Amino acid sequence: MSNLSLEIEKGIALLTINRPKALNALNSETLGELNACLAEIEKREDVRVVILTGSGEKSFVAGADISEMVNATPLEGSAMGLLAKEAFSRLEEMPQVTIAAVNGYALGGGCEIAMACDIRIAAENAKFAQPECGLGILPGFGGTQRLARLVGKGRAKELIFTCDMIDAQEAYRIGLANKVVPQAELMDYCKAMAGRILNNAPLGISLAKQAINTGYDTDLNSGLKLEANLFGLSFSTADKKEGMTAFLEKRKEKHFIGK
Ligand code: DAK
Repeated sequence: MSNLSLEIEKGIALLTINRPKALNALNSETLGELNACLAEIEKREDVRVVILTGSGEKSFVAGADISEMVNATPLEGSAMGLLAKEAFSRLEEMPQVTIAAVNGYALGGGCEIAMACDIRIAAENAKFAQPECGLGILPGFGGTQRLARLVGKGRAKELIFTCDMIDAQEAYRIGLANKVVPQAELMDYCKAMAGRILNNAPLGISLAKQAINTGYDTDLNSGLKLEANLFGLSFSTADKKEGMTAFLEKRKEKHFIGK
């Protein structure tokens, strides 16, 4: 992997997009590496939380690589789009919890990859935008769909049509960022949140993620039925027994095994 770095420690995978000279812009090679890396991580039971960030202190991801796109043919563009769709859908659907640690510019594809994560924590210097319409295209890595779902149709349209860049506080205000923290504290904050997630039952979390994601894209009644079924499934796990027994025994320590 020449454009990514991966460190795994105590159940947390820290995945860094590492193209600082291009402000971590996503070219096809990086998208391919990302997809392959996520495919490996999603199989690992020892990884429970993935923190995705960009290298350096200026940029999370400044979008798709414009120097690669400028001369791309429609077929090359569509190949790039499919690769990104695969990688971003993996992020969205993988059993692990994904946290975007947004440490600067999250523009275009950068905003879109952050939105494919479960949770977005923004450093105070983070900036978000969907500038595609200014480049003669439209958001194509899920922006028209995920942004509208996260912040509502009206705000998504405003951001996409104006290409306005918003700061971390505004992103927080409209629900695009879950939290804003000083840049120096960003990674510690994300790791502490990962730690709180690690205290809970892995299958409970991944089933809840599945219920939220699938239910969000369907009607309430179907979502509630899905939830009831997944809820029932959680009763088959050793972790359900452990979690409830620990409560009844007034025991703080729980030994979840992910089964
Ligand atoms: N691509 C390539 N290089 C980039 C880049 C990008 N997105 N963003 C920055 N860089 C490079 C700059 O060219 C510059 O390179 P050198 O000149 O040093 O070689 C270096 O990073 C530093 O950037 P600046 O000199 O511009 O730094 P500033 O601090 O002055 O400005 C900035 C920072 C982030 C405001 C500015 O760099 C900027 O506006 N960058 C472009 C942001 C942008 O428009 N991103 C959105 C790209 S559109 C698709 C689906 C979706 C997409 C594509 C295809 N298909 C389905 C096929 C997605 C599209 C997008 O994401």
